[in-house]
Amino acid sequence: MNRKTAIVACACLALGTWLLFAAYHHQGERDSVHFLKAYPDKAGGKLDQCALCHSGGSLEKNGSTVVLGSCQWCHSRYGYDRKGPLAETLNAYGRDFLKAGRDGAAIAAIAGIDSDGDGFSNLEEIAADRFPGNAADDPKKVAAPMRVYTRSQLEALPQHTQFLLQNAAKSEDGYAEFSGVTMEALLRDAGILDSATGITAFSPDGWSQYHPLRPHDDPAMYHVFGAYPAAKFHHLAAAATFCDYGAPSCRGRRHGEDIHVAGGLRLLLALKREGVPLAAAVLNKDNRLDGEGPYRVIVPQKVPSPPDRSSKSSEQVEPWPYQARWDHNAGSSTRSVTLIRVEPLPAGTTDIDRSEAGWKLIDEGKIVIYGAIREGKK
Ligand SMILES: [Ca+2]
Ligand SMILES: [Ca+2]
Ligand SMILES: [Ca+2]
Repeated sequence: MNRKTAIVACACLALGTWLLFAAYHHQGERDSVHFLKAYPDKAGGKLDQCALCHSGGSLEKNGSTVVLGSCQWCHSRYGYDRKGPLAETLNAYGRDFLKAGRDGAAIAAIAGIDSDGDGFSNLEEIAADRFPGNAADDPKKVAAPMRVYTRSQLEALPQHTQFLLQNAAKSEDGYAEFSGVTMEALLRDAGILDSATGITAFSPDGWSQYHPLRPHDDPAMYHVFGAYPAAKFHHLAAAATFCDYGAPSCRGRRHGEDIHVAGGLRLLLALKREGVPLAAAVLNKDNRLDGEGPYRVIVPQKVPSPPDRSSKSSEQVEPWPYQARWDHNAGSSTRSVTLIRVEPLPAGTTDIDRSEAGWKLIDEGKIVIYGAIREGKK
């Protein structure tokens, strides 16, 4: 099973044989054919996906809310065993389709009604490529300004390389060298407006992370503009059980010495780790990302520290037992970022369907910058 069939596959209503995907749709999926027969020009477009009939949802996880796209919400609620409450994953259009008989005639029968109650009939919405089951999406809204960057476009921007500690709270720490484009340079290239205040980075598994543009008092807020404090290299032999020193860029460094980074440590959109392109992530059976690429936000520590043991470790001894107050930057380094929303969205614009837009971008090695940027830049 290749990555594309495993990840992009999503479908309406019938979830079929979970582990055997066929091309774009789930194998066994039997509803999209009715929609595409009625609206053949919608094949492969915004509406040709599970979000047409299924909604996303959100879960409380480890004290924070994780927003799931329709694929993951369905996987989460209905499950790989297909025993969960499927009806809970349907949106208003999906429910009407089911009620009307779940066939070709049902598509026609519900064309004239306004399933999501946003004032536009299903037919009007479908014609305008708006979701008929999502009241927040309607034909009157215009898309926010956006720019799509390919890998070669990102590589053509000034490149920045930095060696740093990624200090995790609950997993292994590690030192590594990342290369890419500073987020500041990328946003300026995209035409960021003076009115912008921050960015939200999204990955297609539902993760999102906000970053203010300027330094902020909150220790968990990693800013976009400017450099972070320089750090030292902390290497004790006994720490190798909880900190990965195996990266080639660690060689020749000595404990306690300064880490020199030309241009300073920055909030980076990383393209490479140790000079090698980041591996594109896949969604595993547990609904989690395997991998970190093709692009990852890398945030340096605001307050440099040595690595520390996992908070979950039973061995909290020197060197460096877990320190709750130390800067655990790794968790704020969004893996497989596909969308960057520059806040705030301009008035009258519609947000893009974030949780649905990601996997295709990962396959194509693209990233979208949208929101408070200049219209028509480049
Ligand atoms: Ca509607
Ligand atoms: Ca709508
Ligand atoms: Ca740690």
